[in-house]
Amino acid sequence: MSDDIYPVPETWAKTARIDAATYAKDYARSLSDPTGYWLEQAQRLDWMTAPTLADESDFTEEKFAVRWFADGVLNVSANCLDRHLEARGDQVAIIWEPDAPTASPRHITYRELHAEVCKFANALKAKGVRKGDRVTLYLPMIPEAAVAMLACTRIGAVHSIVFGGFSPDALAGRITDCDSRIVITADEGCRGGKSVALKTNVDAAAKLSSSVETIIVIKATGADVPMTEGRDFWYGDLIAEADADCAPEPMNAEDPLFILYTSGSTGKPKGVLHSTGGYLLWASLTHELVFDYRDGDVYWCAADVGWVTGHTYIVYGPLANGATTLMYEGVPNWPSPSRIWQVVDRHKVNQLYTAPTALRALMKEGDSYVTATDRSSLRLLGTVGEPINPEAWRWYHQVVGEGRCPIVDTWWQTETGGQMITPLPGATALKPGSATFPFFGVEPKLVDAEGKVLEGAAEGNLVITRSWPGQMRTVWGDHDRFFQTYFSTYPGTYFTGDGCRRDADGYYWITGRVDDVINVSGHRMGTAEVESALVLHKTVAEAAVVGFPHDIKGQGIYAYVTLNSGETPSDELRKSLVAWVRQEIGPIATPDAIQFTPGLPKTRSGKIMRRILRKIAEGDISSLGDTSTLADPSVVDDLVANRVGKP
Ligand code: 6R9
Repeated sequence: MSDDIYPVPETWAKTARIDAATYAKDYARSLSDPTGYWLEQAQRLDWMTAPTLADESDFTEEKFAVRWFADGVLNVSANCLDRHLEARGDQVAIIWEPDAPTASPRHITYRELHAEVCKFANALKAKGVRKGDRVTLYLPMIPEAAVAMLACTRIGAVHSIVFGGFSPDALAGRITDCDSRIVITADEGCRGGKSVALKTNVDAAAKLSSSVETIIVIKATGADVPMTEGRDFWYGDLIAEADADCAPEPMNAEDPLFILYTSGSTGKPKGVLHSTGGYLLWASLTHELVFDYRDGDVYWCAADVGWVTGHTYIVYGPLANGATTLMYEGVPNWPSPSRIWQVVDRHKVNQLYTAPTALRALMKEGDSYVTATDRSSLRLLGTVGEPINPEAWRWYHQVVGEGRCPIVDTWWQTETGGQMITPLPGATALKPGSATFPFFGVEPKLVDAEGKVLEGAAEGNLVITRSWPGQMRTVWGDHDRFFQTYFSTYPGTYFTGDGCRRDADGYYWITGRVDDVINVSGHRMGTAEVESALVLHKTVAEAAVVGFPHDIKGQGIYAYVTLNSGETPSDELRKSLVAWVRQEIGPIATPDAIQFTPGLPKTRSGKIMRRILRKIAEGDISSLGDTSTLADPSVVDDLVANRVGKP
């Protein structure tokens, strides 16, 4: 941790939308007069019926509800498209940068995007999609992903995007959970020069999930893919026949907008449900203020639309604000570690938002790949997804931003819809590694294990004590799980699952997950999910998975595996287990280390002592703590002796 301070640069302080004094005043008001404050903010959206109600949420078990602007009516696609046509119809909405630097970028104006969205919305209607229906999207990073999202919102369908790196099994589980009858995909994806067999994966998933009736396929690479008569349709054919006139469906602010599956500490991934009004307001307001987005800027969020960051900060926030948003198909370091900076130069990017894991990987390659590029267009830099180590922060600030660009280290979650604890570039003096202060309307507190609120400088568990517009509304199909997961641990508050320190200046420092969720390259992974995949293998009796510190990925995956009797550990088997997990979940769940063990450290009541497993995976064997409560303490000696060297 570091405590050096980077004050707001003078030029920023002078031209700031929100300076330090305004932040203090508006933040106080957002808490003392939430109704007044939020009804005023809500005016930034285009309502068919303006809301007169703001927050009606209640975190207690008796009156549990999360509800905002409940008498307002609006349409998300109309907010992201129609209302911009008059003033900026010919402005570029989406710049698309393809995977290969030799291929040509695309520039899509608001008018063009509007027409394509209306056509596709009509095509979806013609395929029987109605308001409230769930539509699964399994797509590469191409503009049609944004078209498909917006087309769903235009007719009130609920999209569920599944990241293109997930396996057919994982995809099928998500299709089945929300009972989607329609899947939108592409022939293939293309990332880092490698193709991803998306349509083939959807075909496999459709065999596992009986609900799929229709598959719409976008021609992205032109690969030859099998099409099933009567079930599969080319996107291009549907668009060619469709009418470009499609009235936006009036939606209640509380109507569902999208589902996004995310990992928790237990069970299968949860379908996080966001609703229309509050989410869009949160996306739009945070996008403008946190990135200081101004008319004419070119803004780039280098996430994938398969994650929440892509939803909120590639598509909904920027388009609601009439911004030019850059969408990049590829990866930051292909074909060379200069690629990300070359894209910045090619499109004169003003704001860049990426993940610490990407920065660490690029930093390792040396400064020359950065300094060979210009980057003078950059005005602001952002990070998200995991804690950023001060070393990577300083590199980003000094080498990438040449000391000129504020860094917004934004803490938030799939569940929160948008940024929650974050600097505002014209208001906040920065400390490398700290997400700094809460956004308007966000009231964070730190509690100890018993739920006692900690005041002043302290370290504890991070809770949010009142609702905010972008908060998730439920877990799809399981409202009780929503309450149990987030509101039962510390009654009356939303529990984030993160640990956090607040320093003497009131800065918040997120320390990482305190539950069994690990964060691999900024992607959330439930240890339970990897364990379930492992025990499905015919040789495995039992498995326990923990995270360990990893230089580039933030955390790596370390799996302890007990084999069925009669099975013999071998390197061969280790490799097949790794391949098995990749096939079951996807490459992001690839274990970095697998240790075979005759037994796991368990208490007499049979509970696995993960604390010990974490220490061993970290290589911190000098402080294993008290092992006397274990049913068989000798298990630990074997675990230590056979630790996978340097995972
Ligand atoms: C947006 C997103 C959420 C978890 C969250 C926390 C970690 C995200 C962070 C951060 C430290 C930051 N996290 N941003 N930790 N500093 N700036 O990443 O959503 O995929 O749901 O992950 O990521 O642990 O709880 P999601």
